[in-house]
Amino acid sequence: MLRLLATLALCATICSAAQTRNLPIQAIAYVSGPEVKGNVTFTQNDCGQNVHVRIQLEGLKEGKHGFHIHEKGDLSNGCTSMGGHYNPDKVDHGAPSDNVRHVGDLGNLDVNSTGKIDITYTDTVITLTGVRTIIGRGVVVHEDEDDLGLGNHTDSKKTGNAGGRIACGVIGINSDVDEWPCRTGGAGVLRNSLSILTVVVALFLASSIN
Ligand SMILES: [Cu+2]
Ligand SMILES: [Zn+2]
Repeated sequence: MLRLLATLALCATICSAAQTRNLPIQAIAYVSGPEVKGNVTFTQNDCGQNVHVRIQLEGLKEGKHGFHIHEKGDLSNGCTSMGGHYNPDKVDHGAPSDNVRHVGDLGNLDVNSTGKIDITYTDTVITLTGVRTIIGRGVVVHEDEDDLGLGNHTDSKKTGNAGGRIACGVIGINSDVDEWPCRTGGAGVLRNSLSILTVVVALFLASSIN
């Protein structure tokens, strides 16, 4: 009897773990403007983990360009209607590495003379899941360099004084999942509760067999 229970419980745990194995959570924004076009893709291997951002753009002028997540995915009036930097904490603008920054502050794209960029980096603040998901919000590329909150301009602590919006796009789901993972809490929480539930059911079944 004990052996049967143990076997069932083990199977249940493995089966449930297999069902909820990690799928990378992905999102994509097709970013375009009069001259700029390309994709920005976001990948998060699990809830609560850092997001890897790949930026593939062409048609940019050489130099640095402010690059942010803006609060809205509204293109009804072009990039203008995407609102300000996504800033749920209502704090000052900063650099990606600063403790105090807008969630949407992703710094600058440093573009060489080819006008093309293809870089991947990791951000520790943005997330694709939970109540602060960036999905549905906007990606904006600016004409000028983001001063990362360190300039003398009055807009420095608000926007980095990065100038006009030369390209933008809406962040959308790019994962082959029927239900978005970990909308609340972490994937670990969901996975653990599923495992426990399955074990309880297996124990119940096993006891009713005898
Ligand atoms: Cu911006
Ligand atoms: Zn900002």
